[in-house]
Amino acid sequence: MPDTTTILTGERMATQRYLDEADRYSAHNYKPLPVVLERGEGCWVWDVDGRKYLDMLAAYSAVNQGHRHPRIIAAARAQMDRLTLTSRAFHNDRMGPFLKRLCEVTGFARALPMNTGAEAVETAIKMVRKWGYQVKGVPHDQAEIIVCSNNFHGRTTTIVGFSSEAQYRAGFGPFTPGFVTVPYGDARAFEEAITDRTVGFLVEPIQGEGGVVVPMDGYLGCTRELCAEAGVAFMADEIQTGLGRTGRMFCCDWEDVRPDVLIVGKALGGGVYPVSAALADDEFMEVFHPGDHGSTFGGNPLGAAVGMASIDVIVDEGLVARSDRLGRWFMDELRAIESPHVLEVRGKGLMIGVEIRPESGTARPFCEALQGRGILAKETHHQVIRFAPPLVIAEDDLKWALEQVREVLT
Ligand code: IF1
Repeated sequence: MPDTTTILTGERMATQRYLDEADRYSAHNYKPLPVVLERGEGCWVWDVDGRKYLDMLAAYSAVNQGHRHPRIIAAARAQMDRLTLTSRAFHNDRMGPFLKRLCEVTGFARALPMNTGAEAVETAIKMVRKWGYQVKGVPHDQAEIIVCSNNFHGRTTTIVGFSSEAQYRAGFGPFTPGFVTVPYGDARAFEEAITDRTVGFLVEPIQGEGGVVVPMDGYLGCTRELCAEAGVAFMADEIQTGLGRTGRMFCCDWEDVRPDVLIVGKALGGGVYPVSAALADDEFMEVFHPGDHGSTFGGNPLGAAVGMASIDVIVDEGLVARSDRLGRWFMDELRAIESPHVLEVRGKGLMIGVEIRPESGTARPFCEALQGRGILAKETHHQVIRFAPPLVIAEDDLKWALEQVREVLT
């Protein structure tokens, strides 16, 4: 990464000016890499000093289709010339077709459209709690939802209340009761945590923020079976792992697991607009009656038009198979690198984590070195470099990226 002198000698004066302005006027709730982006196309982004970077983060898997995919931009532009927001006080002509498409591609009867991932997770929590009381017969206000340690499901106070990351909780209490934490990947511990008040099991099929943690084969299938036996809703948070990221349309597909509740977001908005949803069959979804739940923007026509195009691009361009093929190749090549710093390479499809040995320090310097070589990647939980490029990445670009990573790791 260029040193401060370089930055101040004008070579990156524009960057520094933006960094200073953001530092002055923004809350300090992030520590971004010191790069200021102004343009994006496909897998490439450009900073304000004209530098070009390969985006290997894809906004945490919200840009699976690549930056500004022409079909998605065209759909957004066309809808902007018609109607963008009605609220759900009225119908619009885009929500129905979008939700039909979403139900077709996920195999569920109904979808409740929201905007951010956290909102879709909260929707799922409310859905299975109400199902617990009305259908399962759990006593009033005694519903329990089992979650996994090292989870990430969003930043609302209810959601951080069941986070195991101290920093995500510090200073934000008191928290919402009714959540039980079990170790991720341990089906026995899950089974032992089930009580007759358990209404749901909220799980990421691969833990993203947790450091790209892949549970052993059979974990999803086993816990899904235990849920069916105990009358507990299996709630899959596929906000990050969904829509082709792991080499299957949904990560649960790797074990042929069909959740009771599917939560999607990020790439559903094609990197253009926040679109998320919770999906389920009638047994769960029909607990919602008019006025029970909602959101100003949920189901808006612009998001619906963008969501429809986002799904179409993934399906029509074969991005799921591409993710599987390119991901396998990239992971094999990463594993073949003889590096004293790498503890483990793990992931599925183009959701990959490279864990750095503690004795080599943290992942941050490696990400900064990659930035200096024109690659944007972000560390997670200090030790893991996360590689999650847009699924449209060209093979030549991935080969080039591999060479840069090889140099940095060796
Ligand atoms: C941040 C993490 C990733 C998610 C899963 C729900 C949500 C997310 C599996 C909530 C969101 C984002 C949030 C963003 C950074 C990023 C992230 F590092 F925070 F954890 F991807 F790993 N379920 N993840 O990954 O969706 O409300 O944000 O739309 O908060 O820093 P959201």
